[in-house]
Amino acid sequence: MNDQKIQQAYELAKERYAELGVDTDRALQTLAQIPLSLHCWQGDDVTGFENTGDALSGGIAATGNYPGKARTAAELRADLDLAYRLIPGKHRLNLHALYAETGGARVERNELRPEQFAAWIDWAKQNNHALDFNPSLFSHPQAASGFTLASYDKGIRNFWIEHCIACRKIGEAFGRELGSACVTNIWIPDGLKDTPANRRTPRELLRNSLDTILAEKIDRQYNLDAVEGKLFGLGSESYVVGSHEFYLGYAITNQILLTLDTGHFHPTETIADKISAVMLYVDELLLHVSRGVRWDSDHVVTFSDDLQLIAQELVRGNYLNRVHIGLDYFDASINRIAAWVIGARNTLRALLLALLEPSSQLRVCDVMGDYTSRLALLEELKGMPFSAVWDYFCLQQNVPVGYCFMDSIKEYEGRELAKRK
Ligand code: RNT
Ligand code: ZN
Repeated sequence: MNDQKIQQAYELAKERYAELGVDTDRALQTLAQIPLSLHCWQGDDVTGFENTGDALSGGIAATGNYPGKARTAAELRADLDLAYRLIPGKHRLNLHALYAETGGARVERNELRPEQFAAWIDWAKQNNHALDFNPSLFSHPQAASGFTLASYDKGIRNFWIEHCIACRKIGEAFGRELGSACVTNIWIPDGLKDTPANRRTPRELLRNSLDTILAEKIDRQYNLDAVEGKLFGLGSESYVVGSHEFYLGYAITNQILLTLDTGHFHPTETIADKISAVMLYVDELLLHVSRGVRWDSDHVVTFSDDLQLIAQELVRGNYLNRVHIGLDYFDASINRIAAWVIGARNTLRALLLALLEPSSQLRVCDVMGDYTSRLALLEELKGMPFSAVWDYFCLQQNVPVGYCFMDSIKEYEGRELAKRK
């Protein structure tokens, strides 16, 4: 379709939405302001650049062997550059500590400093991406027992405490350098395959470790601390120290951010319903948007009911300025750049669909108890010409409209990824 037809389709869609009292231009203005934090780890199957030979551990796994994974930071940045060119809007990058660039030297994780991320900072500045960060408490000899901050071994605990402290300072540096607060998210793998005799002590140890990590106050203008719980992992099926309840309590008590990962709950449990509950007690949330298939499988985010429900909650509850949206999945069985782009475009599409709701009309239905009209209206909305609005947004934002975003990916695959043997 040429630009003029995209424009015409938009004008018709705009009229249809206006009949419901929805201002499509305003929805697009809002959408253009929402940053997603793209997870660097989709580009190389969570390998990172330490080159220590440690396999991915900690109960997470990337499966598949699609050719062309990024082998160096330069390749990863080039791949990301392409992904960002295909995603409408201006977006952030979410880095993990194991993506440090040490120039071949061995720098222990508890000694990492902003210097090892200088190239990332430069790249972020040049491309106008803000950065988010994560300490990496996995794929490392000190995490071999499966325990880190909740280890019974004081030496191990201290090593990881130091690592997390180092990471908060790196997050602070990102925030200062880039003029946008970095969300530094702590997730640990600690847990057990089989039923422990003592569930209590590791949780007390974890609380104490976190208290030590967070003891130093950092200006929230530069760094925001977040904690991410989960239900289970591979090899931690019976007990996870950092469970949802643990971190919910911890985040509220310490007024830090809570992270909700969509794959970290029971398969029939959705995080959409949790948002308005936890937002009463924490200032801000971090979302890890993922897709679990039967388990915490980290599949590429699709335009699912689950995703739409989350976006609706963010918009309906007016939470967009208090929620940080990150992606978190790792699929090595398809083109990794396409994986980023598909997941990110879907997340934005879901947000747009939510922004195109006649919110006041729907709220009136709630208050009046007119559940029939509410159902009828919500179902009608599903057939509205929302994709014409989305296409126009892509046009406005200078990214490919529709499926043809795959042309650039295929071209790059033939030209660049094919060289990576
Ligand atoms: C693991 C968590 C965590 C990781 C990343 C790599 O279950 O979801 O967020 O996916 O830190
Ligand atoms: Zn996550």
